[in-house]
Amino acid sequence: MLTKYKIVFLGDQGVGKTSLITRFMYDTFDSHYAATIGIDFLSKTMYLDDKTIRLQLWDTAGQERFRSLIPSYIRDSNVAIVVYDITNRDSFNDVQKWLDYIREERGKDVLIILVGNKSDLKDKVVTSDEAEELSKKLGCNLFIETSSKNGYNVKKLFKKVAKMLPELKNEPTEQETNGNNVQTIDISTDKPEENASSCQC
Ligand SMILES: Nc1nc2c(ncn2[C@@H]2O[C@H](COP(=O)(O)OP(=O)(O)O)[C@@H](O)[C@H]2O)c(=O)[nH]1
Ligand SMILES: [Mg+2]
Repeated sequence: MLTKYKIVFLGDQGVGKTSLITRFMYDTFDSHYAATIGIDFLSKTMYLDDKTIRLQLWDTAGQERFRSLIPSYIRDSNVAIVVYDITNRDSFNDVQKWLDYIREERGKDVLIILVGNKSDLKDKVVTSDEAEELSKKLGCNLFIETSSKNGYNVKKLFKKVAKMLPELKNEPTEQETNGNNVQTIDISTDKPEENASSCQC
């Protein structure tokens, strides 16, 4: 038996959502191909204390630019990871907007994590203090800075998320597992219609 959790990644295009997922799943970083990955979700099974949990990591293939596609993407999510780029003030200013979308769709039934990515870069313009402050103001469950490029804090982020899952108001029901893979990759076949017709231009 294992419990499955849907984790969605939100944030402006280019902040490093796909790269974070790729770093966590495969421990790799590729500055050229990340943006073109068009997956629905990848699954990773984690063993935590005496519990087996499966994290379903939902990525977008550029749909974050289309407001109308966001609600279906967020639907049924247990965790929303909102990412901004620490060298890009606009991406930080948009955090509030992403939070509004999440609250609109999920209310309080979701854990919200604020991630400041690209911590390896020297030209940081968003300070940790102001991000911490915004995180508290918006009621996020956690704020953390990461680098998908050098891996800084990426494992820590997902470990922390996994530990926080029992805090969820409506925990998902336990579901059968179809094996004991430590890591599995699921390519969803039941794409929401809207996503299927989105372009990657
Ligand atoms: N220096 C640095 N570049 C990153 C990092 N994460 C992502 N990038 C780069 O930022 C660009 C956008 O990343 P991507 O994962 O496609 O962003 P997404 O649009 O949010 O999915 C790519 O060129 C990545 O190589 C990071 O932690 N550090
Ligand atoms: Mg992406």
